[in-house]
Amino acid sequence: MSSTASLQKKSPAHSSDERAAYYERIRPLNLAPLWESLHALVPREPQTPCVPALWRYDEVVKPLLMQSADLITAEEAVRRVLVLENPALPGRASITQSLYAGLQLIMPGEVAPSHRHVQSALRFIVDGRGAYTTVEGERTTMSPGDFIITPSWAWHDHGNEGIEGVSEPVVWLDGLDIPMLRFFDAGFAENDEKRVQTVARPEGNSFARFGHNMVPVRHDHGTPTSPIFSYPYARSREALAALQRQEAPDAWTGHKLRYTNPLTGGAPMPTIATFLQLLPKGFAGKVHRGTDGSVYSVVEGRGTAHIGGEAFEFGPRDTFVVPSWAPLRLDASEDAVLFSFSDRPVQQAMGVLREAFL
Ligand code: 1HN
Repeated sequence: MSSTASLQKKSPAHSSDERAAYYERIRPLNLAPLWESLHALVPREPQTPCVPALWRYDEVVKPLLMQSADLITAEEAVRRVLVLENPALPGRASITQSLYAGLQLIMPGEVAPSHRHVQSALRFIVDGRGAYTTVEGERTTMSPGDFIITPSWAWHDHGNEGIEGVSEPVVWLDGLDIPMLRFFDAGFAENDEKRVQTVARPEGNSFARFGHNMVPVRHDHGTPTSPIFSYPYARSREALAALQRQEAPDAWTGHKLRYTNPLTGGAPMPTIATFLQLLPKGFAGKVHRGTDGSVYSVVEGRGTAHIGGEAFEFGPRDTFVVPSWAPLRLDASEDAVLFSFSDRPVQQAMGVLREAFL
């Protein structure tokens, strides 16, 4: 008999019944066998539970949002929002494992009261004019396509007083790092004593100070979040239009720019990166993927997002989600402009962001 065989003979008995009985004995002691879960814990490549999905605005979400306005006021709701839940993560207020997204409605005359929280928020204006948000005493009028931030722990309230004779419902996409903060158990929040903040600075003040490739001297910002509260669509769109005239689109992403914190060159918020891209009519992009799952909001135009094996036709105001590491290919049948956001700055800080351009 070989020495190997004799060693095997001496090895412990290991019928699956015996293993199962052993697991039963250790479970009440809060112990678990790593060898049963090792491969799932450290997958060869990302194994997200998230699935791709698209929410149609004009036909589906808008009518439902309008119905919600008959059920509850913005004031009673605090924030009247339909949460965009990843179909594979029901009940978790998550569009990806790390990010929250929702569509918020504010009717003419309504107020969403002032509060603050550790969670960082972005607003991307989808539909309607005449609403404002006030962030730390600076009021900003919201127009479709504007990208607005609410930094961590900044007071914020919203209202809809109308503008230039326009009085209409206003809807925006909220993106927050809620699941991330829940993961860290690091969330705090408080309500303001005032329903609506006192306006302390003129509109456009932060943009005048930081929005023109210049920043005030003797400014000590002291937070990792951008000092610009609003990145107006008109300016970002103008940049994309110039690029479209001047150069060929990138084969994977078209003309794609990222929004920056002018003080650091990094993302506007420490947890969320944001982008705006133009896909020229007829664009047929190459396949790419990244470990940062992304949420897209369509501003203009039509096309198709091929995500994994599925095709999602998109049009203005639709929202779709691309899970981590899912192959993505974008086609445009008209000039299309897409806003998007992801948890990229967190993955970059951890040194784990991975991308592939195929
Ligand atoms: C929040 O404060 C807003 O201020 C929107 O508009 C969505 C979702 C969860 C928690 C706080 C807002 C939110 C939120």
